Amino acid sequence: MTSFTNSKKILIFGAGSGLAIVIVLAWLASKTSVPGININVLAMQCNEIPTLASPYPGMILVTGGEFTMGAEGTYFEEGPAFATSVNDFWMAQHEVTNNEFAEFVDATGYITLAERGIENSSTGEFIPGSAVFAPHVSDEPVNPFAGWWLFMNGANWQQPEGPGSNLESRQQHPVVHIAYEDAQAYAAWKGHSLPTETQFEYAAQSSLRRDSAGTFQSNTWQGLFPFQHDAQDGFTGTAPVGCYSANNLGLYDLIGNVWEWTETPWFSSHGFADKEKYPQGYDPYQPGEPVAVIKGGSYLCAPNYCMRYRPEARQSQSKGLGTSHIGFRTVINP
Ligand SMILES: [Ca+2]
Repeated sequence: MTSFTNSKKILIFGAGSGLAIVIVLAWLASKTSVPGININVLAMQCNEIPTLASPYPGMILVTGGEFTMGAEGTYFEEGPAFATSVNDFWMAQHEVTNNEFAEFVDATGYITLAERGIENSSTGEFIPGSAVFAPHVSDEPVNPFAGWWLFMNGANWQQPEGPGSNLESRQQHPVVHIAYEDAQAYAAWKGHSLPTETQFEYAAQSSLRRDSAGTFQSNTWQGLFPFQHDAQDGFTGTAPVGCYSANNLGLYDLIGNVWEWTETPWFSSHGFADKEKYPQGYDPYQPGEPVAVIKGGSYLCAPNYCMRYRPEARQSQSKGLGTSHIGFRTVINP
């Protein structure tokens, strides 16, 4: 369980490179509620993903093989590149949708961490909520690139922008505000697993932000983040899954839309020397906090700020906190 200290503003997590998102919880009193934020959630109409004939409905067989994982020359945490291999596995065509997560909740009565509440270690109080992208509500940014995340009371998967927001017209959007344990619970219910970082990166090798003709192949940010969003790809927030072309394997949105949990503990580079000492991962920006790798980037990734809409890109995420731009998908390991 994530616990917080009692300072007014709290650096909740950073990123392995120091360049990626740093979330600052604006410690508005736990009783304060902030109105939901209206965002354009259906700027473009999308076709339904065709149903595949598969032994595992909605899953695609990814034939294993060898590949070069990681990259060098862009962000430190992606290096060093190295040769590795994966076995065959099945991967969900698309991110888990709100509809799919609702089926899980209906069947099990599961309550997500954001709904149960995150513990304030000073008071023992559990505060329901999650981190919402809300650049206009942050008045005292500690870091000029950290002022657009707000810990919003009442934000959860059913109220993605907090009280007053809902899932209307978003049944096919990826579920968000999902903590690591929530994603694992869903995967276990399905008899699936979360992908490893290696599986995700291998499957995403042919996934693109834009193709050679310049057509957007994923939901990212266009314009000067975070001040201007041109929505050239049709969306300013999440998009229904499968709006953009599938990659060569038939997998959608591995790049963009929402970041996706992997089961792999986070370390600040592939070459981190002491992985065995930290089974829950290690992030120097939040030492002691269990951290996992998230992959693929999100609708908030922009060329001027976070070029993490590439298969090799990776980011640290506190297991105890979902946000409005993190979701997941599942795999089957035969
Ligand atoms: Ca994604």
